[in-house]
Amino acid sequence: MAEIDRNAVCVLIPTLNEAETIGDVIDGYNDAGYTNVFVIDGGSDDQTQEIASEHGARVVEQSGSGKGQAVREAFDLIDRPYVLMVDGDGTYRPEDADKMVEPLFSGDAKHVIGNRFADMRPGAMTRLNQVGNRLINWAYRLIHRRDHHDILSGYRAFTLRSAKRLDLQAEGFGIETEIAVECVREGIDTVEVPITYLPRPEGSETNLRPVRDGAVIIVTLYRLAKTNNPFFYFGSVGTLALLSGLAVASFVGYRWIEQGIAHEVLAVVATAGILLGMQLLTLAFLSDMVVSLHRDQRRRIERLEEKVEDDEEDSEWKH
Ligand SMILES: Nc1nc2c(ncn2[C@@H]2O[C@H](COP(=O)(O)OP(=O)(O)OP(=O)(O)O)[C@@H](O)[C@H]2O)c(=O)[nH]1
Ligand SMILES: [Mg+2]
Repeated sequence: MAEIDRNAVCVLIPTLNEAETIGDVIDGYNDAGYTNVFVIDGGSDDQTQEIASEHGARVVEQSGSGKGQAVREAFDLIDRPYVLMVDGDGTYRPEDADKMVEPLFSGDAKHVIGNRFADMRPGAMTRLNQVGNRLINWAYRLIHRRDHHDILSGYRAFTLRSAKRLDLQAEGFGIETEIAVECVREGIDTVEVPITYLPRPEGSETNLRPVRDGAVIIVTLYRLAKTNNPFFYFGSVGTLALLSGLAVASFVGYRWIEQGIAHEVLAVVATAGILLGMQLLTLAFLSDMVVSLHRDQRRRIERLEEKVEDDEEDSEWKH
């Protein structure tokens, strides 16, 4: 196991009305040796901010709203090279913290996802959320072609430098999805480690609206496919149009040949469907090629950038 410098890690906790649990959560990380705790609060109307300060955390109130906006704002305020992000609701364990940051220190990854499905305690996740999570992870694997099983996990560890490279727009709970997808697009090495997921303690309330937030996440996954997997983005719609066109065309052909009945309007619809489908499929092939070439170039530029930055750090250190 690589040497872990817990002082170099900022524990980032986005909170909204977590007075019930936030004190224990902060104490837990302090006890585990992580003393730099940063709470970014969404304007809680309970005692969350006061309690967090009392327990020694740095507390900032976000300027906008939503977990996504809070996390994005926090990235600019963190002064440590490593970040361990965790919910303020006591559903993740500080005992798993070392396991989460270890791949960062060993150099195995720049982004770590805590996989809650590895040890999900009874009552930790409703049946609806479990089904929704599995569906979303399946769609992610299909579209973005990475073998991850819990992209919506709130337990994440990453280098600040890699996080700042991500182009994040999500305001609310779409943020985890966006992070996972952006890591693919930016070519950031990502690993999953098994963690324990506990039920929310009694008295603590969820901020999640499963159906609405789930729908936002699915739309986010598809929208982001445009740059990550354009073959899927254009190809899926193209295939659908082509198949519908062919189906209508078969019907028109069958009626004409077998029964001598002509369907002019349907014939036009079928032709339009087939043409649109073929064009979209051509576009899918072309844009896939463009994206692959673009990705190669980016890798090269990033390698250069990293080399320049490392050289600068070296020379600063010598002076
Ligand atoms: N700063 C900030 N934090 C938020 C906001 N909404 C939620 N959070 C925090 O983000 C974390 C995750 O939210 P949860 O409500 O636990 O969502 P979840 O873990 O997906 O859902 P549960 O399964 O119910 O726990 C918690 O620590 C919340 O307090 C917000 O608008 N602003
Ligand atoms: Mg939670």
